[in-house]
Amino acid sequence: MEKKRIYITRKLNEAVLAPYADLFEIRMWGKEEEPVPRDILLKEVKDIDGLFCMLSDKIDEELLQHAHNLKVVSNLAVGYDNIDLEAASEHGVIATNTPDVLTETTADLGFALLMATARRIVEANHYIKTNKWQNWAPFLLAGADIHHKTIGIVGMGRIGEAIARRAKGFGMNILYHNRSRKPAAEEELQATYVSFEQLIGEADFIVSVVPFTPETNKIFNKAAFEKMKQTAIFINISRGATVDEDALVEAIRTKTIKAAGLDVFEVEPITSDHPLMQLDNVVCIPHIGSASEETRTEMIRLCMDNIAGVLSGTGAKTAIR
Ligand code: 8YV
Repeated sequence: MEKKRIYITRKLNEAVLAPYADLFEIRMWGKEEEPVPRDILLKEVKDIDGLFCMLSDKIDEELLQHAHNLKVVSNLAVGYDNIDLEAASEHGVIATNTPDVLTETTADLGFALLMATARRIVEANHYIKTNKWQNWAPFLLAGADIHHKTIGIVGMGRIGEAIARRAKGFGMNILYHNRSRKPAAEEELQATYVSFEQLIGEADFIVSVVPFTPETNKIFNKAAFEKMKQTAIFINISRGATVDEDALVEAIRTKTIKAAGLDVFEVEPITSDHPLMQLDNVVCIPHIGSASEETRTEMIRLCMDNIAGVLSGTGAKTAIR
């Protein structure tokens, strides 16, 4: 029987793909760090049965019209704002994502970013490596305490809860805002459900873990930053478009809030001439929330298993919806 065809939109480690090589004809874009150009992708999808894609690939009506045999789109991410789900369903294409396997790793990174920002780790690293450490002073690189402060988690999904567990270990007071109440988090973690306004007004650390939707588009805007404490630290590990970046730059410059830690940006990759990059109290990292060796390997396996499940008729492990 002819093998089903799969296209992968980035160069991936062959060893992880080896178990699937007998089952499928696997074609792959040749570059690890560059997305496949749109015109090439539109040609590649013509005769494939499964597409293994990334956040940087737009899966929209145009692409689906080019893909006559496509049965499954498998996204290497838990978020899926790059996929037009309605169009996929109209074309009979199942969309899948990678929840659960990345929860703890992404929460680790969120907490690392919070700690690095609060305790000025990046500035301190730069300070010592540029030979500025000549003397000791009582308030040299003094940051903000984390323990026993109030954390406000916007988006209490799996990753939000994993952050709350870490916060509990630090003796923090936990506030959260979400579309629905989370009784388990309230009981086990003593997390308190509050309105978005109350959360941003009371939290010392505001952490955005909310998916990007029309409702969350730029929820962190000028008005939101103005409601925050002057000592507030804003952390974003969700999507850049939940933030009005001009308003964030302004809030930092005018000391409306104290600092920010960002893993995600409105336009990625962000460039070094962006005003956010000029601010010492903004820690920026390049969308690496789930980027541990172990987790990325698990995510790739899950993407392949989802494709295999759909194409063999047993079903996807983690279909979206
Ligand atoms: C992606 C992410 O996996 O899962 C998500 O939604 O944002 C990341 O963990 C990563 O950007 C690769 O697409």
